[in-house]
Amino acid sequence: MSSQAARPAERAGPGEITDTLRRRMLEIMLVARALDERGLNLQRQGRIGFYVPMEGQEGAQVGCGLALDPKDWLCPGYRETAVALCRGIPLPMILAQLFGNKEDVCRGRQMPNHFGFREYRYVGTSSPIGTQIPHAVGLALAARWKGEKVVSVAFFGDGGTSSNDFHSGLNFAGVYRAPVIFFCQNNQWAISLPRSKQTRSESLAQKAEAYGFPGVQVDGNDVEAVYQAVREARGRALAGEGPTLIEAVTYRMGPHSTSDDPRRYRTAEELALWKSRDPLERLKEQLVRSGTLGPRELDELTENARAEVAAAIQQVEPIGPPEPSTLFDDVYARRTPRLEEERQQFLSQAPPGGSP
Ligand SMILES: Cc1ncc(C[n+]2csc(CCOP(=O)(O)OP(=O)(O)O)c2C)c(N)n1
Ligand SMILES: [Mg+2]
Repeated sequence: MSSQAARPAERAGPGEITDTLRRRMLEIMLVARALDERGLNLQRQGRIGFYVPMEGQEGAQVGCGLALDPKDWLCPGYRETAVALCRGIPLPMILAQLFGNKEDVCRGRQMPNHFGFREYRYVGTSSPIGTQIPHAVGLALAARWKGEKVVSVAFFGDGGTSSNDFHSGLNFAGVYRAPVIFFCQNNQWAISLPRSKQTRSESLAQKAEAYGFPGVQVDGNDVEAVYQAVREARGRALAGEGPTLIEAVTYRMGPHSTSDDPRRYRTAEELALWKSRDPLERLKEQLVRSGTLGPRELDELTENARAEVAAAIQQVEPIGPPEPSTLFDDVYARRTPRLEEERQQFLSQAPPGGSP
């Protein structure tokens, strides 16, 4: 299967955005949108248990994801699937985690969308809000001590800025000038809590001032502006100038997750306003207006993205669940005698391939 999303990102030099890069941005945003459509439907049809959509935030995620190098550490939250696509993580690998099947790297033990892809430096996602922030700082410091020319990125939302870990992480990073980027997607809502009730601060970016490093607010629905902001922050981090907090102002157009109904706490007018600022539509218009893409080519790319997602689902869905006996793996590096005893007992009662 030709995987558009799995192709390594075309990267421009600092500040330079070529048409090839714009097209790449569009391709990944289209795959992300197509994955969202199918992800929500798969859950509604009872084919996966849970899904976390990113619709509306593709500009922020792709702008950031493509501005990074493949060896930079990613410390994501649960909504960063478009960043995973930018990293080149193949769609079937992502889908296997959503289905929690035999090929799922998490072996069906994590909630869907709580990915972790070790070989891609995509750190396992924890549900508790903010815990990835100090992890990113630690990874950044470790990389610097090892002499690696990489940065680490902590992804979190507007709600994440109220967590204890936000304060500990940013303070520590400021003191040690860690090569880390704090990438906050202010999508206006923390489930049902609006940004206006999250903090009395005028902006989230300004919180960086208290920690002694720059905070930048950027239009998160402008993929190119986000790209530039992240390139700049990355350059600063690698030059030894320390962390940057980026507040990408955007909007979660879909529900918080498949367990949420946003109509209960926000208005149709608000949604309509942000839909008119859809980052995907904005990039499409820009590419057509500049003559980079014709409408027919645009339709083709949209169809390709949908077909790619459909093919990956077809490939992954028939794979069965993990063997129940794998439950005993990965708990310890070496199984303890007690665990081994339990495993043997389990195996003696279980029919091949099934539960006792
Ligand atoms: C420490 C902690 N408190 C509460 C929750 C419940 N919770 C799950 S998601 C969420 C909202 C987070 O909002 P935000 O940081 O803005 O990210 P978004 O979901 O908007 O991407 C909350 C409160 C949690 N997972 N962890
Ligand atoms: Mg939020």
